[in-house]
Amino acid sequence: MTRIHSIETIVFDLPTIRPHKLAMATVTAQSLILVRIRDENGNEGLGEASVIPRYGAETIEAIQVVINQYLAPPLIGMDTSLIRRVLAMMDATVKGNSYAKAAVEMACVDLAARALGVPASTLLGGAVHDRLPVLLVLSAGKADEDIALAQEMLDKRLHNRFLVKLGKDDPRDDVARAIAVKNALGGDVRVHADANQGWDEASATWAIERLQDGGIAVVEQPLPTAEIDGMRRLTERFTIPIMADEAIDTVQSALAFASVRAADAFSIKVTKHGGLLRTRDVASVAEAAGLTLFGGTMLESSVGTAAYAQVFSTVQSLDWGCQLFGPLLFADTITEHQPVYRDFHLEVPHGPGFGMRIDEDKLSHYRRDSASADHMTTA
Ligand code: MUC
Ligand code: MG
Repeated sequence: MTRIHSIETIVFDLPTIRPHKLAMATVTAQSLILVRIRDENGNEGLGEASVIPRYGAETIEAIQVVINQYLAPPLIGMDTSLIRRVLAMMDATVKGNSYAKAAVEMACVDLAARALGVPASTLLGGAVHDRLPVLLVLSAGKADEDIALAQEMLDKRLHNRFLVKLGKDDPRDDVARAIAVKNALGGDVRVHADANQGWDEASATWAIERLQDGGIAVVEQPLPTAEIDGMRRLTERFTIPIMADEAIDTVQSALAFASVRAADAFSIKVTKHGGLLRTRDVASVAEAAGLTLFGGTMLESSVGTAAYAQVFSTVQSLDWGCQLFGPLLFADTITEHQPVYRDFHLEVPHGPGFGMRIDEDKLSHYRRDSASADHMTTA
């Protein structure tokens, strides 16, 4: 039994090696929060939440307040291995706040798995994958830059599948860019498109028809989150798979989408679903309904990436691979060891727990309250 003795939260900002342009924000430094849970012997479990501005409902500062003021006090003394009990306590304490709860649950799972000397996946039923195909999100917003980066990644054998971000510009420009990327990379290279809710149903119908003809593999979240009927109509109309991302967060929303087949596939993410166990629950809903799965990201550092990889490794139907490229986008790291990317795959860390340890010098450099906080901007 491992009882919680202390909980520490640290906000930090990691600079990126290039601007990452999304419909809702351009990220040049990503805001993250690290949760460090310790037992009375000083053993530590790590959790993390990463926040893209205006992507979800939470902010990094609010997550810290929720954990420090509301979740931490009742957590003291709890047994980290009773993870469902920890989740129930957090749900009884605050509604929603899935990112905050996910970061806390991650740290509990890491600590409990470390105490047993096993990878975190063991507590989730065990890994079925040792490595995960990993795609890169191309987000320069310009076809020639996206193509050049994709070619570089193919040459380095880091990524052989890519995702273009759409939904910000005129749908005609979006479609032309996606198809230019697909044509330049050729038939063997899988290209996803993610509109991040940027279209109405008429624009989506127009665009998806052309993306389908142009050989794009899958279209993610074409419509705003609430439009379950529209998503169902698009799913029924097209043979190209339609993936739900922002629209499915709780297990209940996943069930609502699966039961009327308002998507062919789900993008799953640990912070969106409120923890590793709930990510498994959402995956089970998809599997039961015959949907395929994609392991998503919120731009985690090596800590969150290792945690996400542990749960994704337990998902049999991860047909679309994962997009855990966060550590490759950042100019630096806060851990001693780094996730290994090789031959177009992310290797699932062997643990114990998530297999990550904090590099204290790096963390003190990037933490927000450090003296040298000159890297704290996210556009
Ligand atoms: C998504 O799939 O909408 C986070 C990073 C990124 O490139 O996209 C988002 C997630
Ligand atoms: Mg998405």
